[in-house]
Amino acid sequence: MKKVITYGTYDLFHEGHYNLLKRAKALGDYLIVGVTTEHFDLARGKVNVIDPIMTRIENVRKTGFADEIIVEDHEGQKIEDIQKYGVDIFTLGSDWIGAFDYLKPFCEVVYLDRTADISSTSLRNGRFRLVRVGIVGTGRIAPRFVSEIKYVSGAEVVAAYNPERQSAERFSKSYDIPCEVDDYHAFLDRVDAVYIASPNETHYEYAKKALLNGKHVLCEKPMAFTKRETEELYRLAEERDKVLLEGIRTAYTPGFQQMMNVARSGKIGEIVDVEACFTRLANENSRERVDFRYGGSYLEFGGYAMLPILKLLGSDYQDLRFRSILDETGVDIYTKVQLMYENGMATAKTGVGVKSEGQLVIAGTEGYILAESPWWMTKHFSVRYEDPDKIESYEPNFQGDGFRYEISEFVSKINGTGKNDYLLTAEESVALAGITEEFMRIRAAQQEEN
Ligand code: C2G
Repeated sequence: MKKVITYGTYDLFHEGHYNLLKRAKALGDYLIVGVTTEHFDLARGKVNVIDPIMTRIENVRKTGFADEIIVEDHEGQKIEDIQKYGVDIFTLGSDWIGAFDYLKPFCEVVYLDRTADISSTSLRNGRFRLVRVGIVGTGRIAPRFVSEIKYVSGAEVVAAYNPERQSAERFSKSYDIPCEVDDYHAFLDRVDAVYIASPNETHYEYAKKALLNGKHVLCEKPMAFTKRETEELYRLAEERDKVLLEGIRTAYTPGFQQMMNVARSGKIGEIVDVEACFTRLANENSRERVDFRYGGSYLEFGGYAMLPILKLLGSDYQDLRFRSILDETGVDIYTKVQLMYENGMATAKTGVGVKSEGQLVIAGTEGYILAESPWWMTKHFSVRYEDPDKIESYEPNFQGDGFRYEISEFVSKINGTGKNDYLLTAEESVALAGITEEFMRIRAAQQEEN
């Protein structure tokens, strides 16, 4: 008798799960299905699981494919199970290719094609719906989105869009996701929500069309280059009762939230100064280094660096200044932003052609917060005082590359379970756009001068 084993969360049970179990059963004579506990999902970094374990087990049972259902509750259990049950074949969907090759010494490992396109009809499951997400733009960030969304329960990437055929085909092949090349509207018809990761200058148009067609939008920063356009997008979203989020990843991570709250708690006294730096040397031929209009360091990283400043000191600044070092084509390889407030000040520094220490310092009247690079992923920060021996360290939770927290917030908001409006508010996003607009005006003048 050939024994097969497979594992999963099986949250918001859908046809992808059904097909997988059916094919897993067909691989042998006896199928064991391991259903994850909430605790294990938490430990492996899966966020947003909605159905309780009893419901998830019941849904697996109802398919009739499982001869035995077990519970998976700890790391390392897969090897134990394979040995304990004398398993011949371990199988999972193709979204996990390679990840479980370490089981090969113990049994055969088979990755079955996942169900690429999930239709909406079979997905209604009580109050919550599985969110069908489409990705606009299949460049450098899209693959990261695909690998992180696996850890967000309740959402699936079902389509992608890129007018550049070559990139579209490459992506489609690598990730087994159908990619539309010509017709943006045909692409929108297949999805409930879009993640926009196309070049900066296309964000606004794609976001607007998606909202006008009743789709939820998660848009990479900068969402638009002007305050007016940003306000317009939020208005469209509100009128249509759709979710619109700007994808500044840092804002959604648990560590960054905690750091902002510690800063506001009075521990360091009154907040007087915020200094944030984010530099990443970019390849000479990359978009951020060659595109003098929509590339450059501020448009790339300004959103991150400005975030703690706006969060802690607000957008009611009295003075805003930019200084940029431009290369010969006019790209700002380094930009320094200085803001003056009634009772405080701030500096943001961004670089794509200049490297500096990427740290965040929040100075107060009684102490300061130091978050070392990469503070924007906030895995660690400390509160420090006059007494150098007094250091309070924080090690917040941070899993994967942090993208999952942003996706999770997007999905929870769509399902009406997200209560986290403060993570990145429309007002903050609009204020950021106002600063971006001013930056672009000043940089254009500086380019003109050179
Ligand atoms: N699946 C699929 N097609 C989809 C979605 C999911 O074939 N469109 C498959 C997954 O590849 C997996 C199974 O359905 O094999 C269960 O998926 P999830 O419930 O998302 O669980 P997962 O996080 O993949 O569990 O120990 C747990 C496992 O390591 C992975």
